[in-house]
Amino acid sequence: NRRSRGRPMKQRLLVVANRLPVSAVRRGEDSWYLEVSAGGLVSALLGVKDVDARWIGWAGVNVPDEVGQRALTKALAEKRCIPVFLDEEIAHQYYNGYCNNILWPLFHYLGLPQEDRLATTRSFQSQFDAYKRANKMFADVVNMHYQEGDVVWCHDYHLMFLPKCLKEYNSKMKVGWFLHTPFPSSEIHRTLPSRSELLRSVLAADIVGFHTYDYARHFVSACTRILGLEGTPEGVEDQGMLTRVAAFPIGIDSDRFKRALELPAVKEHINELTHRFAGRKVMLGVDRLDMIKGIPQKILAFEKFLEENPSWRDKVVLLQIAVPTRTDVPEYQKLTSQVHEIVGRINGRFGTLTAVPIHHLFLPLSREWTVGSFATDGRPLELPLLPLLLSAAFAAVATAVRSFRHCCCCCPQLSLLSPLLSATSIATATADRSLDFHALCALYAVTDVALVTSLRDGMNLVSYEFVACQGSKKGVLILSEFAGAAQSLGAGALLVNPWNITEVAASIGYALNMSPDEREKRHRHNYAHVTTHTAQDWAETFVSELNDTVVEAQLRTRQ
Ligand code: ADQ
Repeated sequence: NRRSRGRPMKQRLLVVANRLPVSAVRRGEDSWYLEVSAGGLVSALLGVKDVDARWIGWAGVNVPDEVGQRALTKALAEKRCIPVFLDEEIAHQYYNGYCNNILWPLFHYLGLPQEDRLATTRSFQSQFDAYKRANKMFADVVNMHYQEGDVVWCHDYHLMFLPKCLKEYNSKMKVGWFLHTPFPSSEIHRTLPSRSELLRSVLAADIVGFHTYDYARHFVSACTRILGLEGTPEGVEDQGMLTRVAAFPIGIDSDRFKRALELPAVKEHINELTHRFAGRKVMLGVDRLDMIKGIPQKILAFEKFLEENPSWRDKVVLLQIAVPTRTDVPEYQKLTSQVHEIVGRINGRFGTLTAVPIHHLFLPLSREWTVGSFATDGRPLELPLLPLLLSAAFAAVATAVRSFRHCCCCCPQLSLLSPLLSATSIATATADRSLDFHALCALYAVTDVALVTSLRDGMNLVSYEFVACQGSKKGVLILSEFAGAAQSLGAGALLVNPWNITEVAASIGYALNMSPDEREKRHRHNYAHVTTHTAQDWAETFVSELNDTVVEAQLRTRQ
């Protein structure tokens, strides 16, 4: 619960993340079109003000020629973005390979992909080499743009090798590193072949931040058990030099959601939805279609609830918004088919001619989601200061969003969502429709019970956003105990083990039957937290504490 020390962040902040918050599309030899991308990281930083920030990251495209690179660099400069150019092979090995095939599943306790295990192990070394080379290229760009007094904030598991590279360039550079995913138990981290090298590289930073105290503790014990270093209440000490390790729980810009709920368009959406689902309780899930989000488990728990509570079958509907992610990866394709199959079976089992129990909606990451909300919020359309942060988790972790079928369940076309049209209630729609920010706010607002059942999740901002939009309804949050948010919203939410379908089904029943008094009490707790621990706080506190670290010439060249 550390708070910002109120220091205005007037200095220059170099935010370094795997992906820039814009995606570049080439239009000609020296002409580029820029699209804003959104996601957990961008969302978190939307509300941060008063920072003179530059964003450094991979543009997400291969630009082999100098003419193209120069033109793109110029176009991005207007958005305060600075590109790192990675060639195709390095980008593939670094991003698809080491980052998303190895670190992402490992940090979420999923191990390595089973069927690829042997192949992955064989190519491990070359992927790690590419990871280091890519991190070094990020460091080159940071170093080129660094000015004395700047603060450098590195983000996420893509850039664990970066702090060391930066300190080798300039030991006085203030460097912070923040992880958006969980940091797993040291027993899990131990299995990683490059375990020591990664830990030592991160320790080169002046401050290392995590969403929760548990993740910070896991990191410290990995350093003590694997590297034999000393863990202190402040961090990790090596030969008299301290790397500060702490929890900095992220938040959202709750005011933005509150403001949105006052807009006539959103009120209209709310009315439409209320009318559409009259007589039924609304349950909502919003997740990237990723293994870590526990979507099949959630749907199976809902099935169990319906099975055991026949009287609820035509009185409750589950809206599951799934944002397609890494659609070119076979494991993700398999997950998608699995979810479709389960939804189809349940709707076939419990649906009637007039209603289906599950609406599973495929919605892409939409640039309108961010741009649109800026525009109607009265915020500048251009990428401002901190929105320049963090594309990593949603957009970058998830990236490669290519083809989607999607439907906005609060658009007029919802009437097409009839069980007669689609056995699975997955509506295909034309690609020019998507769920915009206001529609999402309206959905949050009409929800009676939100279901967040991540198998692991660094924090989970959807749970925060739901709470922020529940001013009048005071809906119930069912939240996985394996999401970082369980540590902050645990007292107000119903915590569940997402693997225990019986327990989740029972919680659904409890939530739907909860007395208004209990709902009010639980909501009050969560609302107070979400509206006082904001994204602005998070960033200010991190940068402020980074500033307070003592600059030592701590060139850490251990491997
Ligand atoms: P994510 O895994 O992406 O984030 P989450 O924290 O829930 O998960 O953030 C998702 C964000 O995307 C929310 O702000 C949501 O509103 C937004 N969103 C939903 N639908 C969208 C759409 N169609 N288009 C664009 N945006 C949409 C990662 C980690 C989390 C951690 C965050 C921040 O996995 O654990 O909380 O980073 O650190």
